[in-house]
Amino acid sequence: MKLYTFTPAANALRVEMFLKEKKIDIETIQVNVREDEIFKEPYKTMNPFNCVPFLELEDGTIISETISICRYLEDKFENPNLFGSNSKEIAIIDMWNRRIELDGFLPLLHSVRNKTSFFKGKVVPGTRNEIDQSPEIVVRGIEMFKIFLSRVEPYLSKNKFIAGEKFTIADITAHFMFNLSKILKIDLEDEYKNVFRWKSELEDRPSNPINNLI
Ligand SMILES: N[C@@H](CCC(=O)N[C@@H](CS)C(=O)NCC(=O)O)C(=O)O
Repeated sequence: MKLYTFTPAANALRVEMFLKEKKIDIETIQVNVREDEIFKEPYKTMNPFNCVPFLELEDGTIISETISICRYLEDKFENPNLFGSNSKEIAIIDMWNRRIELDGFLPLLHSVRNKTSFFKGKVVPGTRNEIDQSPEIVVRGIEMFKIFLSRVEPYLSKNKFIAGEKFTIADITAHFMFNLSKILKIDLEDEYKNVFRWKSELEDRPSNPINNLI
């Protein structure tokens, strides 16, 4: 099994944090997406969606999509459990992971891709094209993120982590959502106190790979 990744990339780091939480060591291959290696062979055939991370199994099967990779690894390496261990837990964790990914992470991802000059010509991940960056999308993404935060704030006054007392895959997704909010310089401390406490706890985890980049 080999993981194709690029250490500075947000989704690659999501898998790295998951691996660290589980204390799994697997062979990794760096694909420099900043230098467009993902559009060259053998990578473009391996993952025609032209993104990292992706996992190659012993039989040559390729699994891309961060959460799908993590689900595969969860099944192979059960402990600690990060996706839930019974029907109710699995559904609750999946519910939160989807909310965070769809209502928080993706709006911010599109804000970042439409704002910073680095992403000019790259507003859709894994593509190169002439689509203009749109300031409206930057503003809308931040507004959507703030609506999401105001909805999760009450849960964090009761729970240590988003799905309850246990750290889960949904917290890993949230950690990278917060990292995008830093790039956009969104201040959370004053308005979303419980969310801010949660964000700080995620940053303090030994598995936080962003600490190692600084
Ligand atoms: N939906 C995919 C998205 C993966 C993705 O966006 N990867 C980025 C790095 S964070 C990438 O490889 N981008 C290459 C590019 O845009 O050139 C997932 O969840 O894994």
